[in-house]
Amino acid sequence: MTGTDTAASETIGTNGGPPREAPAAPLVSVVIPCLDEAAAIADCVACARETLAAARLPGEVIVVDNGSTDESAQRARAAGATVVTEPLRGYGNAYRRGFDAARGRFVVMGDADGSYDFGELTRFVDALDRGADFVIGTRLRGRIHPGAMSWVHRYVGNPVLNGLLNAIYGAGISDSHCGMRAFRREDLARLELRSTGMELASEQVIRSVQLGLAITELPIDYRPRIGRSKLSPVPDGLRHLRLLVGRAGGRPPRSVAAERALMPENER
Ligand SMILES: Nc1nc2c(ncn2[C@@H]2O[C@H](COP(=O)(O)OP(=O)(O)OP(=O)(O)O)[C@@H](O)[C@H]2O)c(=O)[nH]1
Ligand SMILES: [Mg+2]
Repeated sequence: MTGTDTAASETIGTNGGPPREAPAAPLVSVVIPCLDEAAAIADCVACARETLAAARLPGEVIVVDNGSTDESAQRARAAGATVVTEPLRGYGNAYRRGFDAARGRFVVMGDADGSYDFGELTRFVDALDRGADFVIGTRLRGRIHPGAMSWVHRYVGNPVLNGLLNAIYGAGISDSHCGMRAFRREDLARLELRSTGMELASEQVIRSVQLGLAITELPIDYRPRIGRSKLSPVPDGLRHLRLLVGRAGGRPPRSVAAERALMPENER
C-alpha cells in the first residue's frame, strides 16, 4: 500500500471564498514515548516525518513527554511532532497517553533514543495493510549493532522472558521486548492495555495472542541508543515476570477506566 493508498484530502467550501483543501486525516500515527531524550528525539521525529512524506502516507508523529527536564519537548515540537504530556512516569503510562491522542488507522511505536530506525516504518505499515493485526520487530533475527544490547540482555534477560512468554501463551515470537511495533488503532479498545511501566511490552503481546490477532515479526536493525538508558533491568524484569505469571489464567484485564477508578485521585 505504501505510496498508493493515501487518505484523500477533503475539499471544503468556505463562505463565498474558493474551496480549500482540508488536511488529510492521518492514516499513520507514529507514537514515541520520551523521557529526557533531547540528544536523539529531533532526529527520530525528522526521520519518521520524512519517511511518511516520502511514502506519501498521511501521518502524524506524536511525542509523549513523560516529565522530561531537558529540552526534549521543545526539540520534538521544533522537528514537527505533536507533543502531548503524561505527568505520570512510566513507559506504559506514556504509551497509553500517546495512543489516546493518536488519530491514525495504524499506530507505529518506537523509542526516542535512536536505537530503532523510523525509516523502516513503511515495512510495518505494509505488513498491517497486507492483513497483519500486530507487527513486532525482531532484533534477534535482524541485526544488533555492536554495543546496542548488553550481553546479559542479549543472552539472559530477553531469551528468558521471551521463552516464558512463548511457553505460557504460545506467542511464537523471537523478541518480545522489541520496542518497534505497529497495530491497528481500532484494536485498542479490546486490547485494554493497562500497564504503567515497561511491562506494557509484554502485556501488548499477551493480549494480542489472547485476542487471536494475526501477529507478524519483521527483522530489524538495533543500534546503540543515544543518551542514558531509562531501563532499570531488575525491577523492570520483575514487572514483566509478574505480569507474565499473573495473566496466565487468561483473565481479561480490567478496563482502563475501571483501573483508573482504583487509583488514588491525584494519580488518575
Ligand atoms: N524506562 C522508561 N522509559 C520511558 C519512560 N517514559 C518514557 N520513556 C521512553 O520509553 C523508551 C524506552 O526506554 P529505554 O530507556 O529506551 O528502554 P530500553 O529500550 O528497554 O533500554 P535501552 O536499550 O537502554 O534503550 C524511551 O524512548 C524512553 O525515553 C519511563 O518512565 N521509563
Ligand atoms: Mg531504548
